[in-house]
Amino acid sequence: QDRNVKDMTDVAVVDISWFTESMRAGTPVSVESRHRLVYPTYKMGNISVIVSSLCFIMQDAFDVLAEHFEFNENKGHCLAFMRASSVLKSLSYTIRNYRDLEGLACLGPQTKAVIQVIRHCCVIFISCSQLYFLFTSIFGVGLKTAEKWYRKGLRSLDEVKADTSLRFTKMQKAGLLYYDDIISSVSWEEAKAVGQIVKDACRRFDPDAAVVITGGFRRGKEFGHDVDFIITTPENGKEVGLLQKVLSELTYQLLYHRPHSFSHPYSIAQVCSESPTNLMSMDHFEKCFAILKLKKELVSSKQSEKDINGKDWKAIRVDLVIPPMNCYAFALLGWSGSRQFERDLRRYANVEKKMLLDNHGLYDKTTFLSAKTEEDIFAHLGLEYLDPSERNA
Ligand code: DCT
Ligand code: MG
Repeated sequence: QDRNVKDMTDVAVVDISWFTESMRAGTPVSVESRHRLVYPTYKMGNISVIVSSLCFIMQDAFDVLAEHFEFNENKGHCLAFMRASSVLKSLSYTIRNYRDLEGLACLGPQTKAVIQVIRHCCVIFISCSQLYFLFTSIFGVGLKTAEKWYRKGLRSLDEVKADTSLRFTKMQKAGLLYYDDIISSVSWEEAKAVGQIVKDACRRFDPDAAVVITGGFRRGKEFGHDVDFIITTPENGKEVGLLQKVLSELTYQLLYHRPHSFSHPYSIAQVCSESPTNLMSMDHFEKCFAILKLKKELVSSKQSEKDINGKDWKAIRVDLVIPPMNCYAFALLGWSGSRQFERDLRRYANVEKKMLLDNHGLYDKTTFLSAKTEEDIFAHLGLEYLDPSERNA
């Protein structure tokens, strides 16, 4: 456990020896690895369960490892595991044994090493985010902070709230205050009601403003963790300052907001200097991460409902993104997700077409390929158009 894990082969060796020991002793164990990579749990009675859900075990392991390498900023390993997980999720048949894996695309040496570990040791991989989930589920708390709190010995929200040595950011204070609401998912009905509030606020300033719900809801999901909006104006440049105006209109509903604006304009030179594997970097549009108060009476199925505290409203996480009209189609495509779909599309543009695609545009060398609609972007890439509901990779 105290060895420095350098690569997957090393991890496999560490865990095989550790597992052999615990299997010999026959003890059910749950041990924390110093390297945050693997938190194996072995229970004698579970082997048949593990074998029957082989595919899920592997998917979970790949997701966990992808996240681990993302956390440790190893993009190559991270992408390798993400792709392997996506391949398994996209299979139209069930993996019943290890032979079914032969010849599958995207299963490289590291992925195969992991499969060997699972095969020989029945390891279940538990990520640090699962371990720290209680803390990372607080709005404004990332893995690094969660890990710090965990290492401090904190194990519950009450302990976190009571720890006077902690200095919370404004975002974390809001996250703790509205924790129960934010952790419960947002329904499509609620998203529509929030959509109406945001639309009304925008249209008071510009009756022609385009206000579109993106993210998971645009892909047809019934529930999400937030409501994502793309807002723009028909005339390029008119969107400047719109966010501030909309926020001032929403004062009554705004429980928390953190606007982001970028002082320097985004340039092609900057795009080209970014690493092509940096596929999910934050865009440079004016945006705001907010929490809005949604009155339950505005949600048709929840009218006259109150929660256990007698509260007749719910706090909802909302992201507002304001691109200029000439970037609208790219921003809409980027913010519609899913994250994996976006990664794959950008990689395809980069590797197959030698182009750069991001939330601002599509660049062929240094030429900007303009697009009014998402269909235009797919056409530039030589791809058949995919409806958002088909982008749930
Ligand atoms: N996105 C992006 N750049 C970021 C963050 C997100 O381009 N820095 C994209 C990818 C997905 C989309 O925006 C929406 O993000 P989420 O709300 O996190 O995902 P979701 O698919 O809407 O999932 P959920 O239903 O959980 O909100
Ligand atoms: Mg979302």
